[in-house]
Amino acid sequence: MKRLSNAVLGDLPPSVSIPAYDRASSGIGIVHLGIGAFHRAHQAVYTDDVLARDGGDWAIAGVSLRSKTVHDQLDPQDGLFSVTALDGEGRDCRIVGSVKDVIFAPDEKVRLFELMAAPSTRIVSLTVTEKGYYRDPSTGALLADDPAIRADLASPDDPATAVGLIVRALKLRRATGTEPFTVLCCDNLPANGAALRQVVLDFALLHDSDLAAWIEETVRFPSTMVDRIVPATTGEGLDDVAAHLGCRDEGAILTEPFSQWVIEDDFSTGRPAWEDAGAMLVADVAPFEFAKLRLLNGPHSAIAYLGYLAGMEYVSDVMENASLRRFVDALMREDIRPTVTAPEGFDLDAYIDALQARFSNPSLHHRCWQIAMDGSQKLPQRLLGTVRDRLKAGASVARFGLVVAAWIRYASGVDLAGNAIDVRDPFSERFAERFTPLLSKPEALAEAALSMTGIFGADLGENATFRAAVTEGMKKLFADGAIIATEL
Ligand code: CS2
Repeated sequence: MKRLSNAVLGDLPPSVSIPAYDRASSGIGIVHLGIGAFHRAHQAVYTDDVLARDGGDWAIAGVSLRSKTVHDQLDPQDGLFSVTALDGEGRDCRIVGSVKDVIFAPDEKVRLFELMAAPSTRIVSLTVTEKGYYRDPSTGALLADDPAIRADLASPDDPATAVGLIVRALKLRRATGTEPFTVLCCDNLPANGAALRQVVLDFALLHDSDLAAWIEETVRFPSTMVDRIVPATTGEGLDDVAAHLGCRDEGAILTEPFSQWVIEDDFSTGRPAWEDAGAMLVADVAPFEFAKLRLLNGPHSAIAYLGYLAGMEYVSDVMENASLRRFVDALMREDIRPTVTAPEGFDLDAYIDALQARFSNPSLHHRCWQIAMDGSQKLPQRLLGTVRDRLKAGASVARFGLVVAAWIRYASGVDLAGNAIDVRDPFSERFAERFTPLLSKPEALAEAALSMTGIFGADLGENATFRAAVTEGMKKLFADGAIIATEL
């Protein structure tokens, strides 16, 4: 079977839409760090729509920092890939053309810096996941002692991390009197623009204080709220797409129909008219981001840990179980909703209904294991802020206690049936050391986790009500299993 590329665009079935613009003539204006599935299903699609409507030099150069996989998928395909939205009944498939260049950073540093330093590059955007910022989740400061950051500080002209790359590229622009690009964070962090700005400034200060002052004064870091559920594509998914397209697309994305992008309108050197593609450009992203992180990502992690421990593979399996579904519903409506102030014109009840319908999408095959990754980096902003607010309000934190207990048990690397778990987390070695020896002692296990101030801060681990809730959750989990334990 042929491979997707410019040459086969004319042979695709008529139901598949193809880029409706001249790709060759749109220059690169955006360098995107972290070209994983999420970027391709989200920002690349918005940009593709803008290129079709408005034209302009806003094509994307996608950069991988650690793995060559995406490069090898897209390079032979002229950067083209398909995005298929599935809703349980039908499918909507399009070919996205906005990614014109794919760079594997370790192999092509010189070319990458030429591009990042070029005046034609006006935006550097990022989806490098929470851990890619090397940021202490409880304080927001750069993890200056992390080996990856130490290595970049030792050779700042040859960096490997996103933060190091941005600082180096800004330094090159400053040296040539080129205006800085706008830095656009598209990861699930609260106030993500400010969060990225903080780690970039921390890094720059340790490297060159004049440069740090220049960045502080001139570089914009707008915040964004990004939302689309994009599971990792499986081999089966690739075969399914190939059967539909009549050609192989090794970079195919399968996702849901829903997509939302709220962007703080603060760009120093222009931007694509993303509003023409349905994005919201606003003065303040915070209320949207707050609602999304707390009501989507918080329950998502709860589903992932409880579902995994209940022996379920996909999020939709969890939503089909009456007890777990009831638990998730109560968590969202009774525990989280009271802490969220709706953005203007936003109906929180309808939002919760829509989220539950999205979680239940049977075509998505979104693995609990995928969402369970990197819990140490995710829990603080998804769940622990909500816990603090509920404690302050004197409300029960019992459900949160159970979710946190499920996360601790998951992080211990052994499920409730005694099988090993493939725990992916920057803290996984620490978890194995601290948690695994305590598997028969629910109270001690809870205690060992809660003393990790890098996750729980100095306050939560010491809070008697929260400690009791986690310990209680852990005991229930051990005694009754994940499903019965949710019947609080
Ligand atoms: C998920 C998110 O993997 C995860 O941690 O919670 O990737 C989630 O699917 C997206 O934020 C949805 O917009």
